[in-house]
Formats: sequence, C-alpha cells, structure tokens
Amino acid sequence: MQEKHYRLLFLSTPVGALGSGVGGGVELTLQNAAKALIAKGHTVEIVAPEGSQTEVTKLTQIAGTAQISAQTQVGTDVVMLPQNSVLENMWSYARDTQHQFDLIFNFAYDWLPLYLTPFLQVPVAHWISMSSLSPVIDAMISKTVELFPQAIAVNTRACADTFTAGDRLMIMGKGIDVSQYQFVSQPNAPKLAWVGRISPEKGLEDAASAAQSTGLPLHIFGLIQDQAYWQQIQIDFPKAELHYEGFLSTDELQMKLGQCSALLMTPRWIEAFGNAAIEAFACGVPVISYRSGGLSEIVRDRKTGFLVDMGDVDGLIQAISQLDTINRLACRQQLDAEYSLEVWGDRLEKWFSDLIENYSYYNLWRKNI
Ligand code: HBI
Repeated sequence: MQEKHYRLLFLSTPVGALGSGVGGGVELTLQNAAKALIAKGHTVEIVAPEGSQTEVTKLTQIAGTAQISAQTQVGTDVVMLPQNSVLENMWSYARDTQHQFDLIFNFAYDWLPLYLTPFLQVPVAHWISMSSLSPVIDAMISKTVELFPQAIAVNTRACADTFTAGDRLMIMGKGIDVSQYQFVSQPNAPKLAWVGRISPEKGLEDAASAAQSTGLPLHIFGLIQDQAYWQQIQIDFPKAELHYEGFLSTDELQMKLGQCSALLMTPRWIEAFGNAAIEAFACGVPVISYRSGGLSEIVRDRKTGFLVDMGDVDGLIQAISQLDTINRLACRQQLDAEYSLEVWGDRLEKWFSDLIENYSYYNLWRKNI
C-alpha cells in the first residue's frame, strides 16, 4: 500500500488562545492529535486565536474577538457571533488556503464550522469536545452528519448518546503522549488531586467536601474560570486543606499528579471524556470518579479506581478509604494498552483516509446533481 502523506489544517477552539487553558481539554486533544499524525508522516498546520503557542507544529495566529463559551449558552436556540469574530476570521483563512490541504480538522464546538462544511472544496472533519449543550448546535450536527456521514467524531459512546444523531457519530477515544508521563509506584505522602477548569459544572465543591471529611490535602490544578465559585468553596469548606496549584504545563502537572494517592473527578455534567483521568493513569494514579459520561467507560471500577453515583460525596469518602486495594501499575497498563498516541493516531489516520477517499466520490456526485 502506498505511503499516505496528508496535509492537514487544524482549527483550534475560538474561546481562547491555545496554551492559555481557557479551551480546557480540547487544547490537549488538538496538540496530541497533531503529534500523533505527524509521527505517522503527515503534515499539520494549526490555526488558533492571537496569543496562542505550541511547540508541536506550524502555528498561524488569527486576530478577532473570542467566541462566547457554549457552556453559557446551554439550552438556547440562538447562535451568537461577536463583532469581528475570531471564529469567522479563522474560517476566512481556511476558505482562502483550503487548496493547500487534503482535509480540515475543526475543534470548535460551534454552529458556524458545521454549517460551512458543504461550502468548502476539501473534506472537513469535526471533533465535538463536549456533550450536547444547545438544541441549535445539536440540530446542526444532525444536518451536517446527514450530508457527510462519518464527518463528526466524539470521544466516547456516552458523549455521542447525548446528541440526536448520536448513532451516526464516530467514537474516536483519545490518546496522550505516554513518554511525557512518569509512572510513580509509591507517592511520598497521602494526598488527593483534582484537575479541571474551576467552574460550577465541574463540581469541585464535592472534592473539597471529601477532603474536609478525610482530612487529606486536596491539590487543585486548572484555570480558575469562575472566581466567585472558587471563593464560595473556600468559605463553605473552611477545614478542607486546599492547595491551588494553577494551570500547569503537562510536564509540571504530571510531576505533581504522580505524587497523589488518587485523582477525584466530580463532574456535575455529562463529562465528554476527562483527559485528566488518562493523565492520572499514565502516572499510576487511581481515579475516583462520578459515573458520568465518558468517565464510566475509562475507569475500571475497583481495578484502576472507583466509580461513584453522581453527587454521592459519602461514596467518594468510602472509595478513598479503599485506595490501598488498587494496584497503581494496573492504571499505567490500562493507559498503555488503550490510550497511547500510536493507537489513537492509527484510528485518526483511518478516519481521515475514509473521508478523503470518499470525498472525491462525493464531489463527483455533487457536480452531477
Ligand atoms: N464554547 N463556543 C464555544 N466553542 C468552543 O470551541 C468551546 C466552548 N466552550 C468550551 C470549549 N470549547 C472547550 O473548553 C471544551 O471543548 C473542552
């Protein structure tokens, strides 16, 4: 079979600069997807808002006003674009340069990129990085996948099932660069970790409550997206020993995460995937998580951590008391087997190959209608 060499254009989330943490998990997803495909001989250019940074590959920065975060638009059936929208400007760039690429890979969770799919002359693949939040985007996902079957991917089956067109979305899983994470067989002192954007849908208050009850320190990693929410948690749990560590680079995060006894994941929404869970596994850290979204498919209950009913803080405390029954090596082994960049890269390459090969057929068909 002749070696494939695709030229790929990646469009990052328009809510914030790549590397700022505002884009949450999708920033890591995008950079790992680029790494995985470059490792297989393809070329990738990343387009992202001004102020972005990456060491992975060529980066084109686009000026404009950041997009409103979809979490603030839950349940709405309107689409909003600010004046001089960076999302609009990123897609103008894609329109003007599309013929230099075999495929465009969109990471924005927005209506516009979906709607524009049939207007481009090259295939557009979409990564939907969160569960269904708004009917207007959900409807546009259905219309787009109707026109372009296989063009839209999500992390997990649980995430797909939140969309009307869930059965037609590609389940792509996730991969991380395993070589960036050091396995720690025995932490130096008992402590808990929590990783994520500090925002109400992530349920940090439950982790603080469990820390207060067990007397274990809780190390918190991630961007403070909602300052008032963070202040309130410190007021509500005065006896919890909370250490805010900031939004760290992957290397700094894994260094500190590896020294923790467990990672608590307490989402109050359907967690699309939970990058932090596989990063914890890479360091040998068991995950105690609510049964939410993709996390139910990642954490093996009683083997690589514990699954607890959403909101059940007593369940979190119970699981913390049973951590010594978990073999930390099993966590790393699950990661190596299921979430390596090689495994994920093969899956992404196959997906793109199908879209690119079918697309020429689709174009022929379209010209004949
Ligand atoms: N909101 N409108 C919009 N567009 C995005 O791409 C987006 C978002 N909110 C959150 C977000 N992306 C990422 O933090 C998640 O995809 C992980």
